[in-house]
Amino acid sequence: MLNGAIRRAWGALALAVFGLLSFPAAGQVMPEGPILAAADLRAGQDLSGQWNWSIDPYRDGLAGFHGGEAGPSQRRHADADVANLRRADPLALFEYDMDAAPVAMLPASWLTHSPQMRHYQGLVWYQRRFDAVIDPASRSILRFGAANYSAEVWLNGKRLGRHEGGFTPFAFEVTGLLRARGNRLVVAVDSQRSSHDVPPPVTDWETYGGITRAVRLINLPGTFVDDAWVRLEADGRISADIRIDGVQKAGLPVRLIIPELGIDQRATTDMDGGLALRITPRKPIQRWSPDSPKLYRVEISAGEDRWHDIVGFRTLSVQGSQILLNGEPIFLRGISLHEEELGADPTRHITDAAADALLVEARDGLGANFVRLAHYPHGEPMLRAADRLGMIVWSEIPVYWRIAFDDPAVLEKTRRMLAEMILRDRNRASIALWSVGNETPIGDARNGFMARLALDVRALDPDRLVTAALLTGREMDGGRQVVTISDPLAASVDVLAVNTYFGWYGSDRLDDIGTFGWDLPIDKPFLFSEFGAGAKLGYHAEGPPQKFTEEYQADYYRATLAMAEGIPTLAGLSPWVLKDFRSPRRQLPGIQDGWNRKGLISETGERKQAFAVLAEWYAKREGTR
Ligand code: GCB
Repeated sequence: MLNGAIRRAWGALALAVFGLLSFPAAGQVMPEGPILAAADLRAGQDLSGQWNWSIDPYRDGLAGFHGGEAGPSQRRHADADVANLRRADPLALFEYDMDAAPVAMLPASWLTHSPQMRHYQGLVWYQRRFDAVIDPASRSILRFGAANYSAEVWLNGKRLGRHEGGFTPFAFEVTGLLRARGNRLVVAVDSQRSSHDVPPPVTDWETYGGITRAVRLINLPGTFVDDAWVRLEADGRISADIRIDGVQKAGLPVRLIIPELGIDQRATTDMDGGLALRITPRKPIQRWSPDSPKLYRVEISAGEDRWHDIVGFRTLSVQGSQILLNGEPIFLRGISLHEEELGADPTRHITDAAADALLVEARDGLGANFVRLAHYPHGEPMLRAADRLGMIVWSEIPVYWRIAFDDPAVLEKTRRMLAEMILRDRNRASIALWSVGNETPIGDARNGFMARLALDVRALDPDRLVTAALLTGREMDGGRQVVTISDPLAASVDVLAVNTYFGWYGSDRLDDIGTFGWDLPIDKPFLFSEFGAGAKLGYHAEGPPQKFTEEYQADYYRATLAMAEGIPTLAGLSPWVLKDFRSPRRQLPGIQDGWNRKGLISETGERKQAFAVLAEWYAKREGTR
């Protein structure tokens, strides 16, 4: 007992000292381009559809073989009509022609383009030609939902910039760069990653390189609402922090309307285009919760701009070991999921319907009220579906396993990624927890790195709860196995969470794990952010259940849930995982064949035996804290 307490105290102290020394409170790292809150609800020109694509494994289009700029024969991003140039000059040499390259439908991972692309890691060039309506009075923003992993972008031969991070949006202002006909948008997407990237190369899921989320051209007035964060405060008032961008941003009259609440508030921006409103609603607010996921339309007019979002209002807090939603304790009956749609050949193309199918199975099939969206920010359709369906969300950045924690450039890009996630989604009532990482190895550099991320979350969104999947330790105490949280990061989070696989990895027997004790701090809520066992649908064994049979997985769930019942501070769980998902590191023939089989349903949605075990347990927990 004491051991655990002393370790925790030391951890907290070390973290505080180290965190301050190595990462002094620098300014917040922000997205490089516009924020464009609720961009998915903005009208715009959808550039989905046919794009030309071409592999470039040696990156010849980016640099010459002695370094320096790529030569004209390789420069895929040039605004050049290669066929015409070749016709005009028989001596012209080109070793690419994006206009003639094969065509794929985007957004989609490149594994949809051809069977040879399944495990391609490297650079792929994409090109889209399009016409645009040119309005000299408006500003044009090119916004990418996500490109995995890095993307460098050119429009009509002009380089717009580069973005790193496969799961967060980025945008470039392209005002003045468009032409009415035949714009040439070229994107170099590179899926190659090192330990200086986030996530690192070794993960337990498939990479899905490519332009995986929508690309849109959004036309806005010269001055527009770039960011608006609207939420319910503990005192019952609605807060709105608004940021205007554009030449008229200072002293601009702004109006915020929530029709259903009778709110119609006017105010004027400050010199920087900022505005903070605190509003007492005239009508009672119907609070968002899993039982009643009420959403309101929020409108802002600023100059000529009309912005809106669909927002739920609820409060969130922690009291001792309880998580409170709207002031009431709530037990999180959860399940983890990857961003991978149901079906035999998923491509991580999550439409509204695909998101609904997964979340409805979790909610109505399992009786869940909570999803851990692992291990990276999922696309907007998933978050909007969670808001609509009343599913509480854990959202996280892909700080996974082992990255170069001692590299300040890695910290910088991770902080940017975190900001991109939070600024995209902080109007989603469903999100309760921001996770800063998963199972990262303890060490001085890592401890300071993770503590910095936790501080960033608090600066960007102080009302939500910070968490991370922490590491555990195990010791014998009076002949009994006792599990502790050995991770100093525990001091930085609001909600403790651990992944546990006793009875799956290692040699523990299922009969024993119900007897394990947990020595946990009593003043913080505790979650099982994962536990799980593999099972191949339809694989049954004679005799004692063997790993990978449905029976073993079901027994494993029974044993782990029995262990969970002995933990008084347990505030919820999100077992691993709803659906079998693709993972190249899982190659047991006949059983895994490239899939992580810990799903409670198969890739095509058939339920395994353990599904009912968890559903029954959740049915018993319904209505409990
Ligand atoms: C974990 C990881 C998760 C893996 C899972 C497994 O702890 O967080 O990404 O997929 O275990 O199946 O081993």
